Amino acid sequence: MIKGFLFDLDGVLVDTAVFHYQAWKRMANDRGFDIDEHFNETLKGISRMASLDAILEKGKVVLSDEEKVRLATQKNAWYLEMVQNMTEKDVLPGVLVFLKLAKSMGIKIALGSASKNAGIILEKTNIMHFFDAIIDGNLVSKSKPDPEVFLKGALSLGLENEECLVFEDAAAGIEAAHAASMKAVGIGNLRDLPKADFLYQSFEGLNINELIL
Ligand code: B16
Ligand code: MG
Repeated sequence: MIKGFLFDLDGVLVDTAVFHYQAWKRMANDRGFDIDEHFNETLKGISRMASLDAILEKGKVVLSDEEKVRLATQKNAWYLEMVQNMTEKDVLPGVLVFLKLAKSMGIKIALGSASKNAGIILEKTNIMHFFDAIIDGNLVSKSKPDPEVFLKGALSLGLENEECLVFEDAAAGIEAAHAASMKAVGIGNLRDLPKADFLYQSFEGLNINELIL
């Protein structure tokens, strides 16, 4: 029986995945190469510095640690410029109804995100109040597919790992859920998330009773 939901943030509750993509693409273009949407799929759910390393490797660019920190800081500033304008309207379709329903059914709710910007996004979009616990990139040291973020989520909710269900848009996140002995609901398509236990295009039409049995 499922007693807790662990939500990824970017690409699941809000569409910030596209902001990450635009900011990384701008950084790559500045350095004379490009990244496409297909490559961007491999960045979803992984940390800022791990994303940067993957992008630089793709562009065959070798930089000092100092220069890498400078680029990651610049990317984050571009990303935050886009986040500043977010409102409740940027919460993805069906999410608010689903969060309210889960709350009314007594299901505990935690965030399990790799993002260090999770707090500001939850505030801007006015969904912070739904969460009983928030585990974000400031509290974890190992990036998805490591299960750390979800193990800490279950612990914060006072639940067994098997009592938690993960919602994810990234293959690395589905893998992290399974490594934590949790089932995962994929939000996306079969091509990107072949290992999801349940798969939905969005929260619209998602059947909560099917998920918690
Ligand atoms: P930040 P999630 C992840 O968030 C994103 O999917 C990933 O693209 C990003 O690199 C990572 O957060 C770190 O984000 O630069 O804001 O700390 O999907 O785990 O909610
Ligand atoms: Mg995500």
